[in-house]
Amino acid sequence: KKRQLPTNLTEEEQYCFFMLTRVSRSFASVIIELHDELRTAICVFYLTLRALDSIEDDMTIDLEVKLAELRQFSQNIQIRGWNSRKGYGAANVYEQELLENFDRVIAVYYRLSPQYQSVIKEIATQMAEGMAIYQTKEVATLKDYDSYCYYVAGLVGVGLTRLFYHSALMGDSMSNIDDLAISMGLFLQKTNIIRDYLEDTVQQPPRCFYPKEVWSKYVKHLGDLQYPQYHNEALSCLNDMVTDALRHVPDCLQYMSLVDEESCFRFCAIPQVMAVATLERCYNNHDVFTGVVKIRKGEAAKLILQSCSFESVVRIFEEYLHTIASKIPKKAHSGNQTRGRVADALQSV
Ligand code: PS7
Ligand code: MN
Ligand code: MN
Ligand code: MN
Ligand code: MN
Ligand code: MN
Repeated sequence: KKRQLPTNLTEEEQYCFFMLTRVSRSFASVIIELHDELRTAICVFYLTLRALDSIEDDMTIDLEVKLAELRQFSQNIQIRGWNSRKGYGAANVYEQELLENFDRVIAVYYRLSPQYQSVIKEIATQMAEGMAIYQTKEVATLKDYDSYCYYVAGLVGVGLTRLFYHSALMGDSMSNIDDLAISMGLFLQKTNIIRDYLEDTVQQPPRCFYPKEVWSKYVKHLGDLQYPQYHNEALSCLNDMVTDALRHVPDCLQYMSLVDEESCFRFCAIPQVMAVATLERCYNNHDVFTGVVKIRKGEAAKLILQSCSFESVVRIFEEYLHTIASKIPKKAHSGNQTRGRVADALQSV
């Protein structure tokens, strides 16, 4: 009994859901299957942040121009009829098209309830501020790394939780859980950063999200990790990064235990389960430094089917955590810490 799009959508709403399927591989189906009360609001939230991230990711524009556009963004998205300038270096043609036709997203935004509108507006404002800060600030310490991830993903968790709360689909369990919501975002963002090492480092200029505090224990330059002479250093650094990400698992599991509306649960749980599976594939896997590490199609399909209940999600996490523990190299620098994080996560449920 999969929920589908209603047949009475406005033309602008149809455009938004169509663009959602073009710009997001991973979120389109779980958003479309959301409860009617939240589907459109979360679609608009997604497209808004996707557009903002396209600006952040554009490495072809001048720093000054980018800073101005990031700082203007949350005002622009409240101007009926606003579209971006042409000629972004957006990652794909649909991201570019979304920016150039953003007036259609704004039209749908203005039909949302005022509470949903203010969540989207406030989170976009704060995220853009953080993105601007990190245009000129390097991710030096683990604290910087957490703060960057807070701006680009923790805030998404906070915003989604407020949308859930205002929807009244889940009652009071969705209030006062910002710390858990932030962990939900950090776990996804850190997994994305770990996996995207090569994609990010080969860019011109390179984009560096692994914190210097971690990689500088092993190499002089972050880019060195990709070279065969630093094979062992790369694995040690990678395993440190995965160990750090595992810190968020107890919070993520606790958050998911509170989501008792089925469509919201799947929306939250599927990306988390994909993330833990991705971390398991990345752990001690040198391919992260030479190519793209992805979970297999069949494995992903199985995970989507199994992300139906909290108990089932706990079992999936347990399985991947055990596999990570079994892959800890005998002489791993961070081996005991990794074992500790796995134990903490398993104990938390
Ligand atoms: C509103 C569903 C469910 C409580 C576009 C979903 C970049 C990993 O870093 O382009 O550019 O390589 O691959 C999603 C919490 C955010 C965090 C975030 C909005 C979960 C723009 C996803 C998603 C919170 C900022 C991948 C964070 O993009 O990254 C909605 C609960 C967008 C969620 C960015 C990253 C997403 C991401 P990058 P990508
Ligand atoms: Mn980005
Ligand atoms: Mn991006
Ligand atoms: Mn990335
Ligand atoms: Mn990406
Ligand atoms: Mn190798």
